[in-house]
Amino acid sequence: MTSQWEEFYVTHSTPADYEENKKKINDFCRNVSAERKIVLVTSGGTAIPLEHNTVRFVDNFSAGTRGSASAEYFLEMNYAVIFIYRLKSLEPFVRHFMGQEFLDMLDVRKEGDVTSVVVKNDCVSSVLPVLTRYKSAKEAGHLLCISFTSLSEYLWLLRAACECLASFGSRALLYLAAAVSDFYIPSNQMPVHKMQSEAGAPTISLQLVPKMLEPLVNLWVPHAYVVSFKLETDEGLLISKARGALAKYKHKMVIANILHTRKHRVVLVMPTTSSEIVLSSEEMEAGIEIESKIVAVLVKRHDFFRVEPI
Ligand code: 9Z3
Repeated sequence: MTSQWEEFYVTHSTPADYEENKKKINDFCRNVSAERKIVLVTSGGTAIPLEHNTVRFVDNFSAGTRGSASAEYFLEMNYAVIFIYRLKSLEPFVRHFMGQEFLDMLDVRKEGDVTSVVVKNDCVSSVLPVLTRYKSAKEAGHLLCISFTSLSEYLWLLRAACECLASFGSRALLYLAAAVSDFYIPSNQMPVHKMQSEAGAPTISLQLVPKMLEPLVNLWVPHAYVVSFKLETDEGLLISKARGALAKYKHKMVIANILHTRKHRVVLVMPTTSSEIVLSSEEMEAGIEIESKIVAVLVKRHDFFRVEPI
């Protein structure tokens, strides 16, 4: 009998840019040296289209801060990073220079016939370190960024990345911070065209998304260190839901967070223990990001796991 997750891949065709993205992931992985660890960071929300020619969709909340910041800290810890992110959510390095503020950092300079664009003198100290880190990660082939929009695009990319990561065994860490929808409309139940208001208010019936953590942990990357995230709004459910996920999927850690406190508090839930990371208001004012602390703990645990697989 085909399982629900297999059924999903059978009934949802590969995205248009799938082969191209798969090749990028393969090429990237092939160039990662034998001693380097590798992490897959997923980030941002997954959109659930309501029509094949999508005008409307249901979305999951995520700005992409967790994933994009964590990707930078993993690079700092010498990991190769595959960053799979929701298009238009935050990206590593780019996140430091957003919108109009970025344009305000630039000046137009004219010298004779030559016109150039330069970073204003008083902005060099903020642009240079980030640009240097970005360029060194890209030039060394340590960072690959690939975007998705819909849930189906995300799930196809996730599986493609796992297929490559399998060969890294315990050198691979999966950091699944993307906010993955629990509900969707299966492809064969979605209207082709934009829903029309003349037809009256639509009744939208969502179905449960198959839990991909199950094949991911057991079949796709059985030797990797897999970390998932649990997002709740009710504190009373948080830890029991995280423990439930660990018991069900048997991966290494669930990082539990509450929507409104996620930037300064997370709980790392492991099979037999749990520990909290809390940023003090002084740390927050000093610009310390909770992701730097999460990544520091994970790198240690991943190293320990590689020596003594649990
Ligand atoms: C998270 O819990 C992330 O920490 C946040 C980060 C989305 C809250 P931001 O991007 O927020 O910094 O604004 N991700 C949720 C992961 C998720 O959806 N997990 C699913 C689940 O809990 C499936 S593994 O069931």
